[in-house]
Amino acid sequence: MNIILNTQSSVFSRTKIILRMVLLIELFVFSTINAYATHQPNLSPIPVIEFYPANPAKAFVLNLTFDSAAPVFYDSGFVSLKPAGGYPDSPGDVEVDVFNVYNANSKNFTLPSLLRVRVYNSDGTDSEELQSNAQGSINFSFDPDASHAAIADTFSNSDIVVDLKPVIHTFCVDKLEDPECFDSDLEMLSVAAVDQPPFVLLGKPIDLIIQSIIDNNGPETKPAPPEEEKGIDAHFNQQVAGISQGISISPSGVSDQQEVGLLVGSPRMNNQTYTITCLEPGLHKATFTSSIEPLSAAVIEPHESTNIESNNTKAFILEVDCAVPVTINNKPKSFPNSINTKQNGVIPVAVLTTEQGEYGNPIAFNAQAILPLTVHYGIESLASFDNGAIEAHGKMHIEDSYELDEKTKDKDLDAVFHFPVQGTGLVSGDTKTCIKGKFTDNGNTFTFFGCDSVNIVK
Ligand SMILES: [Ca+2]
Ligand SMILES: [Ca+2]
Ligand SMILES: [Ca+2]
Ligand SMILES: [Ca+2]
Repeated sequence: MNIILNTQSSVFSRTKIILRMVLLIELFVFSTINAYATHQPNLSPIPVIEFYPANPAKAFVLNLTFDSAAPVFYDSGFVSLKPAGGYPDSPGDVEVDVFNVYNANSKNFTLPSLLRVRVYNSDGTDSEELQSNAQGSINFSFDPDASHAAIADTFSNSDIVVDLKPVIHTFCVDKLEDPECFDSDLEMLSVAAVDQPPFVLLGKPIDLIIQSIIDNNGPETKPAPPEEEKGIDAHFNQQVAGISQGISISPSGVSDQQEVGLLVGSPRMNNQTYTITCLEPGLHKATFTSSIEPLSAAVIEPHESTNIESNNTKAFILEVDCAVPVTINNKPKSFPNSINTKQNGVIPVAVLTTEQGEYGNPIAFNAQAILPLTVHYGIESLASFDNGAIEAHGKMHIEDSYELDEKTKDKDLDAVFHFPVQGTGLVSGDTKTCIKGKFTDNGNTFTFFGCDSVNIVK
């Protein structure tokens, strides 16, 4: 009688019973998969290795093809509800390293190559032979936090990596009631900038915090002995895309990190700091997209088993108004710009026309192009937000005003405004005022901003 078990052996003879050593083990462990177990006469007790004593009941099964002349090929994998078997002490031709989602090497074992076969001759003797190729499976105990298995085979000198997450995931979507599978709905509640300033000056980078708020809507969180709530560990990812040419954002790449122990109903803030640099005046945009995903493939989100939309990603469009810095002269021809806040007068202010580099300004500015009705003046916290005083006469006065030395007129035309003291927000102790407004350049409208010192006398 010939019994040929699950093999594509090129060495089998019709007078031999060929068994692969590894298959011997699988036959007992996975009797539902292989129906040939009862045909095997010479089985010794099978050593059972429990890699995870807490999880004795489940195993990964990876179906592989071995070829002595080609790399190991991974066919498919699944989670078996039977425990993992061990492997005999015979030659460790194949080394398996299992890694978990925390990048730790959680398991290491060797097994004889699937190419080795024990040949039982009709005269009662047996010997070991090598096949040129074979298909079969390896198994090892289940770990819900497993990430991948590195399988190195000395015969084919191959080293392959099998992603275990899809195997876990498929199992858990199907068997959500399994104690090692969890259903939990992580949600990206919001993404926004924190205290975004109303504009950014050319040549003056700012640091800006992009805040993502993450929540775990439950229902399940991973229990940890003894039964304390550990929360769901997740992978946080933030990308910056669609950055307008007129700004640069650093870092510009993807931000990847772990958010550990997300508890049900305890929103978590994730703050990422970016440096925003304005390169050209005008309104510029960038899109920040934040995503949250469970680290373990055994955590199943509602959208994975239903048709509802994923709530794990949200985007925020940052709009940056890049303003042109300008030089202003409070009270031209006068210094230290003394102001009596108790009086009802006006403060004359010259916005100077400047060349690139003059007074340290990064680009040239033509004060005649200012749109006077857009201009606001006062303490910085008012003027920056288009509050404070507006021009007393509703217009600006084009003239060659005084430079900051208070005596030079440089022969180009500047814009002089008169702002009521009341309305500037100035109080005793203030040391500067600022001006903000719009100007036109080649049909485009841009923002300008500048400040000068004041000396409050009363
Ligand atoms: Ca979700
Ligand atoms: Ca002055
Ligand atoms: Ca000038
Ligand atoms: Ca001038």
